[in-house]
Amino acid sequence: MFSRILIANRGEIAVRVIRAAREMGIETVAVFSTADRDSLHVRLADRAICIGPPAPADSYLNIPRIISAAEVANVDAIHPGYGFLAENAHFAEVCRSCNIEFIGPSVESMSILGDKVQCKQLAIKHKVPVAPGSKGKIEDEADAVKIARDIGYPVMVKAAAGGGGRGMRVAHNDISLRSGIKQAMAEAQGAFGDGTVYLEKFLENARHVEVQILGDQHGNVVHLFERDCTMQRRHQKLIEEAPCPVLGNDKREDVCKAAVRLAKAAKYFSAGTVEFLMDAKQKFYLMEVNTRLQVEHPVTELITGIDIVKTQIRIAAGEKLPFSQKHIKRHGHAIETRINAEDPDNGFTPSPGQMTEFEMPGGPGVRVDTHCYSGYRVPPNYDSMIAKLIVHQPTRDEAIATIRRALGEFDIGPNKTTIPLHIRLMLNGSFRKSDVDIHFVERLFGQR
Ligand code: MV4
Repeated sequence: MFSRILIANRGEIAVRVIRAAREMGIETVAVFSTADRDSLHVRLADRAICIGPPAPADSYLNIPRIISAAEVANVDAIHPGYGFLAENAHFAEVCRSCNIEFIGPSVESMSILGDKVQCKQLAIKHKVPVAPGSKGKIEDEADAVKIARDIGYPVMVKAAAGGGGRGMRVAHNDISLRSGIKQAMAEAQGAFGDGTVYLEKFLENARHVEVQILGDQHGNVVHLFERDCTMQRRHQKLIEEAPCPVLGNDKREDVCKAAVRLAKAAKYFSAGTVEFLMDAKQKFYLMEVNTRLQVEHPVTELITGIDIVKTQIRIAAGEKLPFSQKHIKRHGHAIETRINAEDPDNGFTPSPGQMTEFEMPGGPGVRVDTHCYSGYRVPPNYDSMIAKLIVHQPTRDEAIATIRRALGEFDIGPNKTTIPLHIRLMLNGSFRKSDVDIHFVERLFGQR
């Protein structure tokens, strides 16, 4: 096992990883930008190294500075958290070439799954359901028009290097398809340095359902069931839950097994997530694979009792998975709400600055993952998530009652937060019935 690891991240996820390592007897090294001097991750780690100014390019995204800190502190491994460098195959390669273990999958898995055209081709080969569309990348506009007429409009143009909704266009006819391809290619070239695009049938009124997987370096892969992340706004998830409230056990088993097949085909190890769209008939279509720990991993930890972060660290150290699929059971229902320092009544404008009040809820069934405390100053430089409230109860109705109660116990100010929005959503009849799709929140806000 590792003696010392560096956490190449900030905020609640850095705190989460430090806590896991500490319980495993592993020393922790935090890195921080000057904007994060007073963050909890800096205080909780055994050692903390300043790696630069607030701009991510000069600190949390700066590979030479992170590697230098790792060399100075003489760590065995780096945990990248989520965001920043977590899905950067080049970073994983640099770590390993410096004899520092990257706590994540292989460079090869990250590269194949990170390219959505290659990922989709691998999926088709292994009978993982995908949306109808182009066989591979689109060669030219004429090629795309032919395919679109064949599968039928509306279609979606997607960037091979994209993800999280960037570089996508919906087209309803030949004309908007031709312009959509030009726009998507230019956007993808600019954002990712790769203008490759592909085409698929646009699926309407879908839900977002994703499967958590864990693989070791000995070829074993298991799933930890699914999460429902349908409650989102502008590609930012607001509420995540497990299990998916509307999914029957047969369909559940199908989609979870499909996710394991894809992971095995990619020789995947570490924690990963296979994301699907699910239509009204509960048919699944692969969207993408996230080769990292996700924000919403706690709901899966609560229903399975498995510590995903500790397991990730053990896997990176070469250990075998300590359980097989038949040992993994799920219990009850878990819900997570992301608490952001944003004003939901004012277009979700960020609300940074010092929190003179920061009181957290507690009691049975409640978990709060946060890097904040009373007096903490929320820096304006990063994403505005300040806490995750996660609850676990025997049934979904009880989980909703608990999270509603816990949301009310929060006392945060003077910053605006998304807590009032979450309280409203917990009382919303459609949410309570889980009669929602991926556009539900935007529709509620009158933005569609
Ligand atoms: C789609 C889709 C409809 N049809 N693909 C958005 C993020 C990226 N991972 C893929 N996304 C979508 N792909 C087809 N064929 C609709 C979306 C989509 C979406 C997906 C999940 C959650 C929220 C979303 C919001 C808008 C569009």
